[in-house]
Amino acid sequence: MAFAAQGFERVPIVAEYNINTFARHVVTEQQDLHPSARGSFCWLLNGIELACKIIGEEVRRLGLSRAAGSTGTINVQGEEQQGLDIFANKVLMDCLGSRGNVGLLASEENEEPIVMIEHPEQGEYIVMFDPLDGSSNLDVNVSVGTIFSVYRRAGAHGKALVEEVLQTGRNQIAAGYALYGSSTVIVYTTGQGVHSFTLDPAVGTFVLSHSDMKMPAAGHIYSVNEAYADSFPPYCRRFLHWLKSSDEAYRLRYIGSLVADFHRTLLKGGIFMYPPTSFFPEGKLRLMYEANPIAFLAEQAGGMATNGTGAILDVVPGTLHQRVPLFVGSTQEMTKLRAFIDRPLKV
Ligand code: FDP
Repeated sequence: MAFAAQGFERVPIVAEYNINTFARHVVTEQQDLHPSARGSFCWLLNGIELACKIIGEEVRRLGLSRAAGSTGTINVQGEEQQGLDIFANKVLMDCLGSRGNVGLLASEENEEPIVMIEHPEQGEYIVMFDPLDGSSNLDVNVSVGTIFSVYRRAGAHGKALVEEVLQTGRNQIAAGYALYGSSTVIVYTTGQGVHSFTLDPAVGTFVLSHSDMKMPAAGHIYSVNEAYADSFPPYCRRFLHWLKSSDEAYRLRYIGSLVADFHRTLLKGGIFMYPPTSFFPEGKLRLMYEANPIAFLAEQAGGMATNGTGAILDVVPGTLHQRVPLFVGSTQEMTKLRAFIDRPLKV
């Protein structure tokens, strides 16, 4: 049944309490964009919201829960798995797999995409996620997050699964993250701006906290793991030197948890970088699970994201777990970086 036929009426917010919830916002946005839509996409995002509530609650109970600590297993990325990585992965698989419209799920924790619904007409969406980004910080109570990215399935009969999933970031129809920090927030975009919702623990609902967020055009913070600076490409080393000697008085902040570092960059501006290093010559961060959704959000908020040669969203993926260098931030700092990349010896 279409939205209009379901009798969704616009009712003004009259209560003193902010009741513009994530669910309401998503429905209203989709109603405006696609009046004949059947609510299927909203149901999908509702599954992500539910998963994030469950994961967030488990993160809050970390020291008490059985999911704490390392499992002693290594994931497809060659990283040590935490109990909560596995828990978060299962929760997302369950909440999304039960929607009835998600055909393919690809997780940073699984080697291959998982088929939920074979037929592209019923399983019309592909969802990719990093269930618990920054999880190596869990033992020390640092903020972590869940990153997600949604694509439409192109009805690719006969194509190998991986080929169906390997779309450029420009094809994303939604992306976002939950940040389990001093409060729990969901930040998302469907290409209609970036909106942020804070979990009200008293009622268990995400309520709108920032609408149509804009990244400041310039900031005073740079964020990078400078311990690796000796193995960064020369343009990065020179850019770092410029940041430190600039009259703009830049400060360094690096949490080591991408969602938290990006959230700060979104709100305060500046630049976040994970350049190629000798240990990770292609960069460390994953294109499909981390860089693409972050780049979609950044561009929607007026910022920029590049791998050093072009926009992240234009990178044609070769493999599911591909890594990329990531530079993301305000136009001023990104434009300056561009100058170092283009004219590495002059600037
Ligand atoms: P983690 O390994 O803890 O999951 O891609 C994963 C990530 O964290 C990002 O969240 C973070 O930005 C980055 O790795 C940190 O890497 P370094 O420790 O090499 O700085």
